Amino acid sequence: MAQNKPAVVVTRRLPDVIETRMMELFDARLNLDDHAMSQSELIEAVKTAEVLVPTVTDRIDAGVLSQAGEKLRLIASFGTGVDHIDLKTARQRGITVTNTPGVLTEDTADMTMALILAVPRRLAEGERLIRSGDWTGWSPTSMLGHRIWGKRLGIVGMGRIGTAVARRARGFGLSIHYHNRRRVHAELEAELEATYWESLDQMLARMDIISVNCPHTPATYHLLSARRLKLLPPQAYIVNTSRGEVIDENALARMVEKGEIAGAGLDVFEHEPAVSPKLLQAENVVLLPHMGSATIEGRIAMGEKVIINIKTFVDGHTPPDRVVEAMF
Ligand code: 8YV
Repeated sequence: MAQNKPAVVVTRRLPDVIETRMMELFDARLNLDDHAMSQSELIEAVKTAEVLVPTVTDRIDAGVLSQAGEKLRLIASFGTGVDHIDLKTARQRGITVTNTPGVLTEDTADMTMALILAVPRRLAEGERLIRSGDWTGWSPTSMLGHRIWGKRLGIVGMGRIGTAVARRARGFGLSIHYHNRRRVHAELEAELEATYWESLDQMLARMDIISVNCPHTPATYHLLSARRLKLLPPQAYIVNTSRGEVIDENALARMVEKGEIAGAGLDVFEHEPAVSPKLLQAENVVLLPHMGSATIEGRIAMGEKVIINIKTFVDGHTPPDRVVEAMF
């Protein structure tokens, strides 16, 4: 029986319950010290694996995939975004790719909302002030931020997460605007009382807060380019819980430094784990270490999805969360 278990290489530590179940079901090779694998370690992994379970910290590029053994048939990624995987090469090599959509929507939307509140209300600055020991007590004009209620929120990417952000934001009195490749269903637009902007440029120029909720694809790389960022009014805030690559981070950092934008809340960065030094120095920026979906409930649900995708695939069926279906 045991020899029929597929060899599954898991590149990072996953919640105990998930790893234990994987050990029961598969010939699972776990990463016990949780180090981020180097390209050469990934190459070693794909030479023998039948299934690879990578995360956002692994670059599964053509160089890695070209070294994959004949047995590698499935990449069951732990996460929704698949921009760390060269999907074209995977397809060409007959490797199916799956992800874990849906189960981290609410957690990521919560974190987005937390940043939408934290930046204009100077939450992190206030916290730093207390810890510094420099707080001398209340004053009518200290730590003044900006009101959220009644402002305009422009959502870039009205998919699952963008929609979940919009629902929360309405409870905080924000009016919803969005830009998306396609206009959403009229019923959803009516529920959210949302205004659709076909032109991203037009929307950016009119918003108080921008939330980036689109995936990173070749089409969205630097979607918020230096030129587009300049369209934002100087009192605008920008929040990103999607992927750093969607914003030109250097251009944003320069604008923050020059006071050309009111502030930013960033959970993701263009060159993680590196962060632009200008952003690190800015007071009006809240920086988080890519923790938008970091709840134990979410991680277990993601792991469950990975297991279901692998199990369905090795049992000869079509896995539910296919991003790439192999051509042969
Ligand atoms: C995950 C994410 O933590 O799922 C995604 O796309 O960005 C994160 O929330 C990470 O990607 C897991 O690999």
